[in-house]
Amino acid sequence: MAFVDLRDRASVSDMVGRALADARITDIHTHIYPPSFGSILLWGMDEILTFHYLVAETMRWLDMPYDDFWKLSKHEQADVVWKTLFIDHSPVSEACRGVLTMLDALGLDVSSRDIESYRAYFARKRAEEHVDDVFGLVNIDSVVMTNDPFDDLERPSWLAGRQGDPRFHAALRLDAMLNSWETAAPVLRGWGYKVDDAAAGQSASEVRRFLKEWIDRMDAFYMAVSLPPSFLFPEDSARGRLIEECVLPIAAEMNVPFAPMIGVKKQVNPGLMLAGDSVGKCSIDVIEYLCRNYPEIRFLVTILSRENQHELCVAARKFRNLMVFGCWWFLNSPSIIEEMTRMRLELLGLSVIPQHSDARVLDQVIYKWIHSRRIIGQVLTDKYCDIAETGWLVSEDDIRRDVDGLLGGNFWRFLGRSK
Ligand code: HDL
Ligand code: ZN
Repeated sequence: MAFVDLRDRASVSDMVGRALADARITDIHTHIYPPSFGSILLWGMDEILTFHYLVAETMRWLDMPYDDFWKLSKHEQADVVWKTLFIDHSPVSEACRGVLTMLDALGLDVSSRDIESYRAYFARKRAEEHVDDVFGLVNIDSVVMTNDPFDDLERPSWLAGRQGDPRFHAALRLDAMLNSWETAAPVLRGWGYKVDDAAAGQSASEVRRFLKEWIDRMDAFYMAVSLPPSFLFPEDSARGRLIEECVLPIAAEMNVPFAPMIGVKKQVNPGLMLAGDSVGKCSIDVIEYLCRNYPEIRFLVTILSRENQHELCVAARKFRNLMVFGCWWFLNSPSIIEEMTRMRLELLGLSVIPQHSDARVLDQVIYKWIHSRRIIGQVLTDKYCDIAETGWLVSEDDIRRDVDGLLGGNFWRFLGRSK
């Protein structure tokens, strides 16, 4: 077994970098879909530039009424974003830098600033081929989607029995049901589930039937829901009853983790549409309550507020059925990814899932993983060098084992599944 001279930081860094580059990534939370799902798979230059992060940043420079922007075609919106964020100002934000990283990794000449040549590149490609190219560029083994039975564009693909690509795994997303029961209840009744507006009576058993049917139909890896900063549990509300009487029992019965994603302050600025959501600090008490009172259920948890991260790590030290994952959304920026990754490795060792891409546009997995792998590599290198000072030896096999766990193995083990 070849041990690494940990006193030579450069060689450690090289070895960690190679291990990260070689590791097959399981991207555990995305919003991308196989081409067989049709138009809900977003890819290409105009989708890249109209990503809601970039729209929010663009509108800061413009006096244009939001509605005037939304009336433009996607092509015209992309032109506005490109001119505003890339030509009229240097593209230094993480979302802008991500566009440049994607284009560069795809072999395009970023220095040309020739958006039409970028569009022409994508126009020449088929979706199936582009998925292979993008996944190959950053060594993606598989991704977990965000799958919503209440999405009228997505549901037909599932009812038609179309999954299509074994690299795309499902996560049953429950926002529509848990956060808008008043809207979801009549839809469920229309599908033949005998539920009532108060989520009372036989609603619970019917919702459990709904969950089981969709977990089976999708072979869902976990159930997820995004929740407001004010989320409390237990709670005397439709959401509280549905989680307690339906989601948690089914998670236990079907051995499927539950993924509360907490801290989303929805639509603080509705004019920005999808870009209008914000963030708020939540109470970690609710996570501790869930983990303590449901020890047989595994909880995959990501929390949106930077201020919650330390207490989430401490909570994970208390509960082995709590797996912390990702630097979600507003946390997905280099300075915060580094801070969170250092904190997690110092408090939890390697028993974490450091990142997911959250990609809404296929091409984004490129930049989200290139940028994050670099930061994870820097932190890991420091940690190996720190222990080297005691005389501890680390082999290349050790490093590859550790890295494979962080980029996928820990997730599969937590699921109790094999790839
Ligand atoms: O709720 C979520 O899964 C979030 O990731 C939202 O989709 C959000 O709009 C987003 O794209 N964040 O990156
Ligand atoms: Zn997401």
